[in-house]
Amino acid sequence: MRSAKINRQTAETEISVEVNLDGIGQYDNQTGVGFFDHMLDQLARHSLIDMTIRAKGDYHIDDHHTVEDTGIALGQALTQALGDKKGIRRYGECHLPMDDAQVRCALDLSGRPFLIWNVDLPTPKIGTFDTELVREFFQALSTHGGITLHIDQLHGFNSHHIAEAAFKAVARALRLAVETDPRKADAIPSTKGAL
Ligand SMILES: [Mn+2]
Repeated sequence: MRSAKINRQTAETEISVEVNLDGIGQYDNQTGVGFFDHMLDQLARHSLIDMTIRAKGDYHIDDHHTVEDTGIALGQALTQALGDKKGIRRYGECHLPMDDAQVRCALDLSGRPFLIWNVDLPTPKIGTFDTELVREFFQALSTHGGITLHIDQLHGFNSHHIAEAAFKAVARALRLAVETDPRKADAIPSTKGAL
């Protein structure tokens, strides 16, 4: 079973993340940031990665550290669960429409972090949530998950829809990338022999 558990504690946040890459998309995510929980639930549901996340942060400042550090811990959990990446498809992509919004994700579990973020969230807030934190989350996930992560918005004017489409697009792409390729299940998908 490809799974991992990460506990990460700093002066700013306390995070625990459990993932099972071979799951069914079960989730139980409680970060104290309502909209962010809604997005993490989408990430689990549509990647079919089982995900249990608990976070406590310095909310009296804002939600920044909590969201960013959850991205770090989730990235670390994915890295650990993927191990030597033997047999995975490695690449994934998705065009995800949601009402007015359409977001494309193309990703490579390359071990080489790189984020392309071509997304314009037109309002500074979604409810009480700072929209700029969506990018912060994906930056942390890319860096600590070793993911070449390209996210491009093709359409959209509603911030909630655009953000949700981004999370779902990444989820769907991640599902493809972490799944085992039955034609090459015993090999690391790189001509270098390592990822
Ligand atoms: Mn929603």
